[in-house]
Amino acid sequence: MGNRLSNNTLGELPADVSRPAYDRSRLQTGIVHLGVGAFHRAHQAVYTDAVLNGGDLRWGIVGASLRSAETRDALAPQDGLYTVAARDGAGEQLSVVGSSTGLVVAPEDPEALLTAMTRPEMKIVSLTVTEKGYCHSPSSGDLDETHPDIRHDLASPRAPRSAIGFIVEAIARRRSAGHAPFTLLSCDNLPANGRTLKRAATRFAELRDHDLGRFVAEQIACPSTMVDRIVPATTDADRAAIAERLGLYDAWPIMTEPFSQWVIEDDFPAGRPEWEQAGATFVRDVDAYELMKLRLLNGSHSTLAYLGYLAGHETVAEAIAAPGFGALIQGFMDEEVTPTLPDLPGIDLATYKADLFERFRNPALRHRTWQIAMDGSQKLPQRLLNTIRDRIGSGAPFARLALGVAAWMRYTLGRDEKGAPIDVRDPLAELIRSRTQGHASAADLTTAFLGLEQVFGTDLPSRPEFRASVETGLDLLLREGAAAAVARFRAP
Ligand code: CS2
Repeated sequence: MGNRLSNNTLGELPADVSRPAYDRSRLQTGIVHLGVGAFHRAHQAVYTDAVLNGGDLRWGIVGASLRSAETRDALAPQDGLYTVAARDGAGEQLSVVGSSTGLVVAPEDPEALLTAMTRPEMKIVSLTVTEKGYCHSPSSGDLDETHPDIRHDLASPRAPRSAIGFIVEAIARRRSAGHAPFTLLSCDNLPANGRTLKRAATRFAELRDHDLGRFVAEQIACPSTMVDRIVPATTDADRAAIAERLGLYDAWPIMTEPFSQWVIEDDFPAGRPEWEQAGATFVRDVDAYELMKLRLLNGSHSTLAYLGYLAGHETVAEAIAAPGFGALIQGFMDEEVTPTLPDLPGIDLATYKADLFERFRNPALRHRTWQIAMDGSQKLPQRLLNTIRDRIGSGAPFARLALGVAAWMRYTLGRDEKGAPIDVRDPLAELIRSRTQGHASAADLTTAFLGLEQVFGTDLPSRPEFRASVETGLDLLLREGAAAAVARFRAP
């Protein structure tokens, strides 16, 4: 296997692999990040690495996993170092990232994470815990007070399990120790992610103690962010290819695209890294950027994922190249999504959309439709349903958006078009199975799905035009299959 990537072997890297130019032994820690998955390591950790390279060494990151020990087990023997491979048709750029100053596995030792979050020098707690990690109802944004982790954390607030439980306990401890509060930075693909996080944390704190609830509401800054970089899961083939290129073994390299974007509301009372040095944009209000990204990129992604998977396409690049899919997504973006977006000075939407097509076609990324299909119940509201609400509000058609919703339904039924089982990963998978069992017609299935209030709310199911267009899409998918359904849509 050769030597392993670590502080001691950094000097053995090939000259064309970039690496930390700073002295890692002098790094301080200013950030605790919850959810050190691949996305964080390709995004916030890379921007922070650039700030450290610029000479401000206060911003090392302690990363916490809230579930498994996998990341810590892979990276601890490498002193937290790992490779980021930015790939497209033109080639591959490798960088070794050094911004990690420690890794904690919360379930093994909740106290270690709380101790890190309570240190006075900690200025920011950032999060990529995925949509379901907020323990909220995706349709309303309210904290789900019946969620097993939330109930656990209310009963045992000093040894929490959920991100919200850790955050609120750390805020309480800092407050009683007299340390200034940290800024909470959500980096997940949720609408108004900072405000959503603040609502959930405030409600949880209130349930613990009224005064603590008020403190969170009044004292904790939660800027919203728009984050963007496509990061497919790493495969063993990727590991082997990276080891070959580095001449060193890296147990968990990250595969991504050259593109990266981060737009952040500038509200950091405790201070922050100058991420703008690394290309981040600071703005007063991120909402319009977030809508653009969630509706155009993520909305297209989910639509491509469900329809593509059903039509037998393993990756996004294969799906977008298949007959009819490009035209469907072009019409989806131009005719149905773009009219719902507010103007963004300085952003040319035509260029943005053309770039999205290029990114989806990236031949060097094997981004699996199955990966994007995960957790659809948590993703649908911000990616498709809110757009549909806007379309209904202006009396405009939304057949392509509705086909995306119907494809999610068809997918979560759990059998592909050849009858083989689909490995459906979704927190509502069981509930969906029990509600849809015994139903076969598009009409009955649509009724069963629309009863999921945490996904559809109470407004959409009562709109006849919504029910009708979803049912039409589902009927087409059940009778003719995804490829034929897609072929019905012509280029605009
Ligand atoms: C994807 C996103 O898996 C998914 O749901 O749509 O992870 C997407 O790749 C990122 O949001 C891109 O920034």
